[in-house]
Amino acid sequence: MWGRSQRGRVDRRGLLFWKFQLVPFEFDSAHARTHTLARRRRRDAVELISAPLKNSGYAVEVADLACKGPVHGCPPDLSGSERHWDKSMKGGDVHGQYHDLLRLFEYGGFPPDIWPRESNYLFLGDYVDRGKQSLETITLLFAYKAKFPENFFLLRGNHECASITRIYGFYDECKRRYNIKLWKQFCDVFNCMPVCAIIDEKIICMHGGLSPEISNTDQIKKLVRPTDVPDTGLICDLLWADPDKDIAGWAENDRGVSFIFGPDVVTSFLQKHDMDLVCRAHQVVEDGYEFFAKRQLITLFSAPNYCGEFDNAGAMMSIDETLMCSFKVLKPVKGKK
Ligand SMILES: [Mn+2]
Repeated sequence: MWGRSQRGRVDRRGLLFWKFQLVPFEFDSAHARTHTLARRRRRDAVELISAPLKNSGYAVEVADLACKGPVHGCPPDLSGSERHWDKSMKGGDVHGQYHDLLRLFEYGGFPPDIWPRESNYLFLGDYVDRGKQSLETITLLFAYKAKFPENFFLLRGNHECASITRIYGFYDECKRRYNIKLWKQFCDVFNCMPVCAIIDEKIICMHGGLSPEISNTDQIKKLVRPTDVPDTGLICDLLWADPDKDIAGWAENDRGVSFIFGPDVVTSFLQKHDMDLVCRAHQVVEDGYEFFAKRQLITLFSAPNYCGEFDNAGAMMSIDETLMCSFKVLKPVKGKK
């Protein structure tokens, strides 16, 4: 049933194992039951957000509940409780591709059917802009956050901010379908979202990348929210930075914001903090996931056929209690435009 399976030890201290699984594009008959359940959950998901979307006030209530809560020390912050992070499934950029998000849940399991049951979801940001249905996407994710606060986590991406959504589609979508007030309310929630997560003290996750300003992880825990995304500094880098295999150290980023960093930066960061892996999103990668710096960093991107302009696959990574990592890959539809 799996297209391909591959296993191997890769970590420098042998702590992480990788297993590759390519998930078939269509369910076979052996999956009939799963399929039925998935269809029911898909319907549940659509219902879950249909009411909020009919009433924009309610959408924001859900969003508020999901992300505000206690701004400091809530679970989506840095690790805190290892129990919460025992097992998790992680997704990269979604960018308003609502139907692809539903497909991702079909493969990975709709909350709370994700297997094993105590598993968590962690998303790495960029839920809105570019795609056609940012509102459905962000509302469903916030609704799941509200429904399963201990098992569903959403990090902030560089698109979860007022100035970027103003330009790249989410503002227009809110204005066209509801009103500008709704967009403003979403932006207030974005300003409360966490920017970083640590799994079992070994895997650090963020949307963009590392920052030359990180000297210890306490610094990240102490970041004050709500906050806009500043033009420079720690939060900005966590949301905007990119790895680059051709450089050493830090250099200017072509995006005009933040930095690019070389493999050496990743190695010394992991050594210094006694961690194994940096997990981030932020860039389209052909297979949905891509390693960097001898598998010390991984880029995950979950929107297949990104913007209808790329033939990329979308991927999710799952981590079991032994920190074994495996991938679920949503294959692109070739030639889809
Ligand atoms: Mn991004």
